[in-house]
Amino acid sequence: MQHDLLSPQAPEMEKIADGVFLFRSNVDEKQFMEQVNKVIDEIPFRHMITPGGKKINVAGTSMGKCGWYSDRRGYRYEMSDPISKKPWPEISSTISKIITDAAAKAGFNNFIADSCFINCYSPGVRLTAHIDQDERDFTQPIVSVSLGVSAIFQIFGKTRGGKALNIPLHSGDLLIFGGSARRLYHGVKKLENTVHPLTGDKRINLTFRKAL
Ligand code: MD6
Ligand code: FE
Repeated sequence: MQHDLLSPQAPEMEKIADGVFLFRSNVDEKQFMEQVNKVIDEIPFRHMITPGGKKINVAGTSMGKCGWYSDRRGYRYEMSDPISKKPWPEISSTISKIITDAAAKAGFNNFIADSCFINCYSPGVRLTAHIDQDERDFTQPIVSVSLGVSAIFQIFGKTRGGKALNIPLHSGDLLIFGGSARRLYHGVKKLENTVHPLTGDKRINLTFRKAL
């Protein structure tokens, strides 16, 4: 069924697949961008290194009690930034509540993010297929918020290859990735070379997790 976005019947939440729920233009982009700017003021976006020694093309930073980190020593969550030694900036209570409320609407009650990984994509950069598996409890969802330039989020199956489910994500979209989807490979297609008033030629994505 087609829904007119402007009609009062437009669904707030769309079920995309098992465990995957999409809220179109759901968040206040400026509010989230302000939070991102506070974080990168403290701990800027950085290209981390995989355990195998490759540069990660998507630049990242974190906020919350702990932050996802990668270098020669492996993939893990760190309680502070290993480079600057600073603690990760806090997730504001306002933003934390928005994320908890959205997760509850998708049936994930009492989701409290203790970590948010923030990705920054430049034109031509893609995120290769992966499964997020450094969190302790896989029954907890991951909540994603996209800002700036649009991109195509791809959900594969239990293996990396094959046909993907393509989900275009635009600025302000909120996606919940939980249940059985937590074990599916997913990635982001190469970012188009275009501009958005909020971020210039970049795409920013925040993934809120319960890591500990
Ligand atoms: C991105 N997102 O949208 C990357 N992972 O830039 C992810 O890798 C992701 O959106 C787990 C759950 C939701 C996600
Ligand atoms: Fe992921």
